[in-house]
Amino acid sequence: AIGLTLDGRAVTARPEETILACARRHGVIIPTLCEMNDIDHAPGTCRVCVVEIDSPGHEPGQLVASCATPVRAGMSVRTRSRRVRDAQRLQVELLLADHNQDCATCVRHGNCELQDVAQHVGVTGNRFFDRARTFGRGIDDTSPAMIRDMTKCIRCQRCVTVCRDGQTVDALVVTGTGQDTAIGLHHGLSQRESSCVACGQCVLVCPTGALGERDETERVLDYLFDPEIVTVVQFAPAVRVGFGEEFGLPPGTNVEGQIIGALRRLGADIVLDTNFAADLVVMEESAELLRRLGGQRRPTFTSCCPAWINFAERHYPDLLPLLSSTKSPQQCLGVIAKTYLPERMGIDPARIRVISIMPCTAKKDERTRPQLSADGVAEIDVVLTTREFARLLRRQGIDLRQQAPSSFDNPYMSAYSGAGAIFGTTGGVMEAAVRTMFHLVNGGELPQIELDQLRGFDGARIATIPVGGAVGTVKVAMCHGLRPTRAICEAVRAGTADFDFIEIMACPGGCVDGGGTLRSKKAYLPYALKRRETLFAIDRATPVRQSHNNPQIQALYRDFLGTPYSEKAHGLLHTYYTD
Ligand code: HC1
Ligand code: SF4
Repeated sequence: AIGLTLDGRAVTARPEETILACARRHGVIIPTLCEMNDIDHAPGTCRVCVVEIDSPGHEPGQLVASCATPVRAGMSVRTRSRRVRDAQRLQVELLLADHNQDCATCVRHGNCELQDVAQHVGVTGNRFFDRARTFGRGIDDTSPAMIRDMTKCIRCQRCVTVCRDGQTVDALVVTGTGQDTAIGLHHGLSQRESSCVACGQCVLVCPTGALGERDETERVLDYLFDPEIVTVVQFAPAVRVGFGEEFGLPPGTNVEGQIIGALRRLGADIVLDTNFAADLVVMEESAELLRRLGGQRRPTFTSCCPAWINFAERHYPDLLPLLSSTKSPQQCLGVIAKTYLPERMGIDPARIRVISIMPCTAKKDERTRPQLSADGVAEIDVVLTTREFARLLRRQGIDLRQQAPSSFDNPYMSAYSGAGAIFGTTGGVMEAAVRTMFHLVNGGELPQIELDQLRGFDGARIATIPVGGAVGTVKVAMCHGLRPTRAICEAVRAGTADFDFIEIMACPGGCVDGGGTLRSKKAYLPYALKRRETLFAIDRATPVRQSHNNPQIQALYRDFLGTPYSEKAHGLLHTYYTD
């Protein structure tokens, strides 16, 4: 260990540790802005973390960025001196000097790291800010999923790192110089034209409102308050376990009942569960997979994650024939809610608007795909991220902690199995599909329902599942995050991957930590495991564990679709992809 002095106190540091890391371990808080430990990002660009040091090789009392300066034996570090405080304050004032300060209208209002740091260092005025001055930085609102407002960018480059190193998409690049420095898309493209897949990971790490989802809460209110419109609202498997913390509940709390109650209070006419549609997807996808086994098209990739679909279309178009043609649960619910549901309930389908609440930015993008509309009528009318849903509840004065729980009551499209519930975590789609595949091959049920061999958390996992019957074993792989996904795509392309079925989730962790989930300041994906545990607990507590045993799914096939992969099912529930 290395000995040094920190604010007059003798402490020890680990070799190669930075001053910032050492201070944190000893409970000394140094303000930071660009740095994010969870993604190994410390570019030293914001220089808010300056401290004063006396150390061999440095001027006495030199100011250094603590995130980028390693400790040395005998070093003396001052984090609170007047000079340090003045320097930190000046840095933040300079950051604010060209920062669009329309904070009241910002997507990050009340949850902004720049505001926190300004408070922390004691900025009380706006010495350098000139509202009239404009810079060569603008707003890109070309993506249906997200808005990039570079007038709020502090050039921390966290987004560049997560997109390039975390996701391997590498869509983002530093552009301009001096005051015009910003983050843009490679080759000067717009967000929509670029190689971006709308996964939203950059939004999760952005410290300010420079990156945010396209806010569509206003349109939802329009629908809710229009007496001619019948609003159908669905929420995703992962939303119920990733929402309570916004209202002060412990991370991972299951707030399904409170969400249903809150939606009714908002005026939603029909509340449905995306879990139901996840069960429907299992039926179609398992039938599709069993048809493909032994054929030329191998492996089959899952198709429920829209950022993965974008990734395949933009980065691996040669693999598109391998993707399952089954639409995602979000879209399957939409199409069934505009055909079967109105038929059963005696509603004019033209009056229905389907609203989705998703932990995902790419679901907003998915909704706009032309092949997911029929005769100009989109299957899904609007998608809110979990963050927007929180905003919507606050706008209507609803506090989830005070909200009495309610339960689903729709007799056609709200029941779900444990298999549908676990879709929201990596490996869940695979586990759900295997439960039903086993049944399709053998007639009976898989003796051991929970498949531990599918439940790890490594970025890429493989397993061999004995399905029995004519099929024998099925070789499967599961990837979450686009770095391991790229690796497996390369192996499939090279012909070195020996798999039948591959589950892909573009976000690390799967939907429980999707790009549309609540933002955690200074942390990347801190709650994935807690949320995942709750999904597994929901599965255990749900009486029906297999999609094919969901009575509402059975009724849907009996009364409307016929059999899985029937002509009718194919027409409504399957799609295609384009490069
Ligand atoms: Fe997901 Fe899915 S699991 S993609 O992660 O297949 O978003 O939760 O809704 O559609 O069901 C997200 C979650 C979600 C779909 C389902
Ligand atoms: Fe990169 Fe995903 Fe952000 Fe697009 S949404 S820029 S792919 S991190």
